[in-house]
Formats: sequence, C-alpha cells, structure tokens
Amino acid sequence: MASGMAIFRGRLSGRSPFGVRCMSSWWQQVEPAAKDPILGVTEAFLADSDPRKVNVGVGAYRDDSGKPVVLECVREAERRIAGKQNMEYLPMGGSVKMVEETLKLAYGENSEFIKDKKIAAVQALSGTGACRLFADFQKRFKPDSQIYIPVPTWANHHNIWRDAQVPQRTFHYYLPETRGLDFAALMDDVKNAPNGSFFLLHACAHNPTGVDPTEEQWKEISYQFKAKNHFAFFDMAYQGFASGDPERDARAIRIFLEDGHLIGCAQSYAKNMGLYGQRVGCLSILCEDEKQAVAVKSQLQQIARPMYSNPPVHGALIVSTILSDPELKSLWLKEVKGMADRIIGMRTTLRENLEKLGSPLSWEHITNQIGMFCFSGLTPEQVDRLTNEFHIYMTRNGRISMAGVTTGNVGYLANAIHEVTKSA
Ligand code: CBA
Repeated sequence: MASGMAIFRGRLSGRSPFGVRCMSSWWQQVEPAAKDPILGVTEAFLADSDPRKVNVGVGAYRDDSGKPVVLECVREAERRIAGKQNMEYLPMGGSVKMVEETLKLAYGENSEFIKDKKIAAVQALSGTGACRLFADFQKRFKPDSQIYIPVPTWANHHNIWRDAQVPQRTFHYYLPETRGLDFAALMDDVKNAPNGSFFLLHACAHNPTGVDPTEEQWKEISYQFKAKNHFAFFDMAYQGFASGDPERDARAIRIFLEDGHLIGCAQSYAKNMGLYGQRVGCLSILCEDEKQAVAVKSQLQQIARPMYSNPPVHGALIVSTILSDPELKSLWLKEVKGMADRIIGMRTTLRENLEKLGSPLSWEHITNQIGMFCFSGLTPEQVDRLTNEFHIYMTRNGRISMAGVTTGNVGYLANAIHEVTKSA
C-alpha cells in the first residue's frame, strides 16, 4: 500500500503529494493569442496614463466631450420597462416583437415580404452574432460554398467565417490611389466568381473605408448578381450612421429586394441605438415562401441552442419599446441624426485643421467618406508614431474612428497627423 502510494506520488509531481510543484497541464503549450487589431487598441489606450491620450480606435460613439452616450429614447424606454420586466428566458429565436420591428428597418415598414411571412429571422447577439449564425448556417446547408469578402473589411469578418470553417475568397473594393471605390475591379470579380457564389456586402458606411457604392453602382452590382445567381449577405452594422437616416441607409438592400434577390442580412443596434454592450441584433434570411421561412428559422434556432440557447432579454425589450412607440421612435430618429451630424461636422473640422496647418497632402477624402470611420491613408509606421509620440490610439491600417473625435481633441489630432505626415 505504502509503496503503491509512493509510486502514485512520484507520477504526480515527483516530489510531494498534490501540490508544491504541479503536474504539467495539457494547455501548457498554449501561446498567448494575437491581440485583436481593434479591441486590442482599446486595451492599450486604457493602459496609457498620459492625460493627452486620444482613442480613435474602436467604432464607439462619443459625445463632444468624449463621453459614451446613452440615448434619451433608451433612457425613456428603460424608465417605462423598469420593474415590469420578468427575467424569464426568451424563446430560442429571441423577442418576436423586437425582430418584427427590426425587419421593418431593413425591408421597409410596409414590406410585402414581412406581410407574407417570407423572412426567417431570429434575434442575434448583435451584429457579430448575426454574422456568425449566418456563417454556421451557410456551412451546414451549403458545405462546399465559399464567401467572398471585400478588401479591406472589418477584421472580424475573417475570424467569423474562419471559425465557421467557410473558405474565404476576396473581391476588390477600395482603390488606395483614388481613396474611393474600385468599381471596375469589383464588377470584374463579381463577374468572374463561379455562379451562385456568396458575397459579403456592407449595406452602408463601409468599415473601414467609409466608401459606399452610389445608388447607380448598387443597381449595377445587383443586376450582375442576378445574372450570376450570386447570394448577397448584407452586414448592416451602421444603419443611420451613413446619412443620418436609417431609411436612406437601407437603400442598397431595397435595390436588391426590388430586383427579386433572396438575401441575408445582419442587423445591429450597437451603434445606431448605442446599445453596444446589450448585444442586440437580428439575422434574417429572405425565403421563397412562408413554409421555407419556418424551416430556415427552425434551423437557425437549432444552431443557436447549443451555442447560447437563447439571446438576452433586456436590450431586446429596450429596442421593441422604442420602435413600437411612434413618439419614442421619432426621438430615436432625431438622435441618430444628431450622432451622424456630429461626426460629419468633425470630418469638416479635422480637414480644415490639417489644411490650415499647411499640410501638403490632400485631405479631401476625410469629408468624402461617410459613416463612423475615416480611412486616412496613414501608414502603419505613421500610426505607430501617433501612438508612441502623441498617445493617439487607432488601428494600424490608418482607420480613424471619427466618433471619437471631439471639439476638444480635433486640433491636437490634426497637429499630430500633420507632424507624422509632413515629410511623407
Ligand atoms: N459588422 C461591422 C461591419 C462592424 O464594423 C461591426 C463593429 C460589427 C459588429 C459588425 P456588434 O457585434 O457590436 O453589433 O458590431 N465594429 C466595430 O465598431 C467594433 O464594435 C469596429 O470598431 O470596427 C468591433 O467589434 O470591432
């Protein structure tokens, strides 16, 4: 018995029983993961104690004094629901009321597709969760398919489809020389992709470039998609942030609907309702008929069930309270416009500041681009200098979150950009 125990101890640690020197773990070889290119910027910003520091990394709206904003419509909705909400589970597909209201924003208030119940839709864990649910659905029901992703795109798109094990292809989108859309190359890629390919499209306010196709260009893209029988999956994380009007920002989707496409769509309330941490969003897939929509929805729920079972309730209740009340909805629309307008104003001020400093470079693109981001054209080395010398934090691809630019920091930011670019 005693010698058996000694052998057992020996195997365990080579020294004392159950402790002091531990057995090596199976995860001992695990290396630290690479920092997330966007959320890692926030971590670095928070660790910096310099009072001049500026965070224009993550796309999170700030008011003109740099503070996070809770919309007044959200505050009012919270007052209305306070104390009345139970804490029961939502169904696997989430809040039916929230989903219904959300579909109206993407497909139109009086959409025949909604009336005819042709849309399979579930509440999702914000825009990221909606994309991921779709990617898993794509893998499950079209296992040999690929996804075409624009260059560049939101970095997390690559992670999402990678983790869903869907192979990725890319298509041309941005032309650095013009700081605009590479429309000809985009169309070529659409034409050259195998018939029936899946494409990821940013519905509006493209991240990170701030460059969207014009209405005419969307029509051509839609036409070509029809000719090639491609499937369009729209990621609409910024509805309202491009023009200030959610209805106008849904134009690309509406063009595809008018042309008879069956589409997929990811929606998020992180930005346009400021519900970042509430994780409220929606995934929808337009189907041929109600029967198909019921089947697709049941499959989406089946994917959700072993992942998170059902989505969180509070944010969904805030959204449905706002959107189902005409007064609160119009307050929301006013507030979305207010956020978009502040950003547009900051674009003008940043550009003017750079021009006043005598920058030899053109900064026209700052005001031409739309949405939350400015794709500045700064190189990774210039971004590193901004961070190291000026405590300005942004992603290394030169993306500036205009939502973090304020009257108080715009001069400092312009000056720093001028300093790192004047000899370029
Ligand atoms: N799609 C796109 C195109 C996005 O830019 C973002 C957010 C999302 C997901 C989906 P959520 O899951 O919160 O609804 O958003 N992108 C960021 O604003 C940031 O929130 C960004 O700074 O790029 C992020 O998660 O990276």
